[in-house]
Amino acid sequence: MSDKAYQLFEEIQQARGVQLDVVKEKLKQLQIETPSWGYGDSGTRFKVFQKTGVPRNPFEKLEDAAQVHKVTGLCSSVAIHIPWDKVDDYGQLRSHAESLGLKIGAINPNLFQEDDYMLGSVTNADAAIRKKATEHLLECVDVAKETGSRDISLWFADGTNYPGQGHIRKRKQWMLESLQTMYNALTPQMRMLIEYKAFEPAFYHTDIADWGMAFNYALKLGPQAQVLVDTGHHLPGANIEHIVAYLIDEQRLGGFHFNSYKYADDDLIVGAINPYELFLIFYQILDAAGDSDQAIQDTVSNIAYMIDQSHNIEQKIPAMIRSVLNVQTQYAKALLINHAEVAEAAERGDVLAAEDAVRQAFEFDVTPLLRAVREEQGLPADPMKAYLSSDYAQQITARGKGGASW
Ligand code: PSV
Ligand code: MN
Repeated sequence: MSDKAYQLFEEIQQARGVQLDVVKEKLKQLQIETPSWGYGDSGTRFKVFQKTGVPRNPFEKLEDAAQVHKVTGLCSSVAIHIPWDKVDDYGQLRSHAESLGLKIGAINPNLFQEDDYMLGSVTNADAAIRKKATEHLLECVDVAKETGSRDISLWFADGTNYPGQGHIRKRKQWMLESLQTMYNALTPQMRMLIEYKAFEPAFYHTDIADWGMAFNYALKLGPQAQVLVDTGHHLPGANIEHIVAYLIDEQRLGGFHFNSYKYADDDLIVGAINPYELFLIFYQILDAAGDSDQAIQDTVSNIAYMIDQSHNIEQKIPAMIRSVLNVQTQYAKALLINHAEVAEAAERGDVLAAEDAVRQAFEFDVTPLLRAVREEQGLPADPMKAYLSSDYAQQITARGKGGASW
């Protein structure tokens, strides 16, 4: 280690009052799941720009995801979306993942792309459609059994565009009925993560519009039901950190979908526009990780960190690398928060000192720290550079254009 780097570490330990080896260990443990749909072609409702080299099937999506993991060491699992990733033999998909050093992560049912679901899936006024939608949820529980996945992430496009279009209270009851049927089918190891979204594709009301509704369903269902916070799904001005702290304290924060609220959905790179928000989310998580209550610590250690982005104009693999590195960087900065210093200042009522103690960690340059951690792990010090200088992008051009959508 160079003198300069060593000096920097001493500075971190002294100035931030944190134990460097603990920080490094935590950085080595961080895992961020990437989504299979982030490797396929995607776009806006205006245009899908087809890319050369996009995977043609779920197996190739896993191969691309393995490249992200290879250079970052951060992404050992891949979420799949059914039926986008439907295969005849999920055992085979699982083995393929394992042969690449990966595992299949969360299973995402898709209840938004069939004509039947135009007026809702599990909340449709037509009982036959509700049944069909619930059967798809059960199918996804079976897929999770075959892939060895712990989590099933639920997002519903259900909602209405106009007053009177649907009966809001009945739809609420139908939602619960369907979730209950699925909950009953979970094995004891499984969890259902309930995602909420304030708007889109329905714009008058969304059946699970916010964290409180998701939380209420989770409470009614039982401890295996948890809330999934997608950072893009809030109304402007929402304090996501507050939601995070609240849900952890209730032991119901199951996971994240990271992306940017600028799109309100899956397509812009997390941390590209508001890295401080990401840092503050980790501040709340790390504060809870230090709680003396074991149940709170367990909640924190079971949080699933997932990227939910399907880049429209960027090159797919580098955009995914950028995304996970942004998460890693803000996590590293948050690890440098001196929680005792913050607490002391808050206790004295010194607002500025408390805020300063939080912000100082954000302003710290963690690049040398991350490079050192990667070197200790046998990873490239600069993952993006390592990928761009590999010949993988060239190799996959043989796939041509017109790969899988999402
Ligand atoms: C919906 O906006 C969402 O965030 C859900 O997580 C979906 O599963 C995902 O995007 C992919 O469309
Ligand atoms: Mn999402």
